[in-house]
Amino acid sequence: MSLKSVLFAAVAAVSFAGSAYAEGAKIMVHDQFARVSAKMSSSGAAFMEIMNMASEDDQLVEARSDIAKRVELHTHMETGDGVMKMVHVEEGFAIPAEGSHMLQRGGDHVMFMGLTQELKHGDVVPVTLVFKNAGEVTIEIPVDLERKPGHGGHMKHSN
Ligand SMILES: [Cu+2]
Repeated sequence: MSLKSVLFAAVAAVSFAGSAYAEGAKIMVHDQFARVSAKMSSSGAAFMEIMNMASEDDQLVEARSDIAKRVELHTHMETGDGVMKMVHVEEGFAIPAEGSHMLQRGGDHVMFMGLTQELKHGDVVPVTLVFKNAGEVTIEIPVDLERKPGHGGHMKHSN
């Protein structure tokens, strides 16, 4: 009886330490913005730099938001004929330990499909990112329809 309560206390102490540790900021998101693919478009995308402060690799496995009927993690892949195509990445994106991962135009991104509201320049939309280790991280993403592709980007434009 007394041994059992000692064991219970030990287990409780360990799990308390675990959850306290999990509450530290392990994920930081930088320079996030969202845009629609075209005027009056029913889909949009969000881009950002995700930094993992933890000493273990993490994985962005899901994104959620009320602004769209479906939110998916997408990337661009080149099909055999040199055409870039968006694909849904089921397993999500790896965020290396003490490293970062860029979601950027022409690459990995959070895709909003079936927008439930118009995304206007200057709006701020809440999006919850779900990480395998760090859990849910809710961020606010400003809508930026004027941003040009970044310097040194790999985007090629036909016009
Ligand atoms: Cu996409």
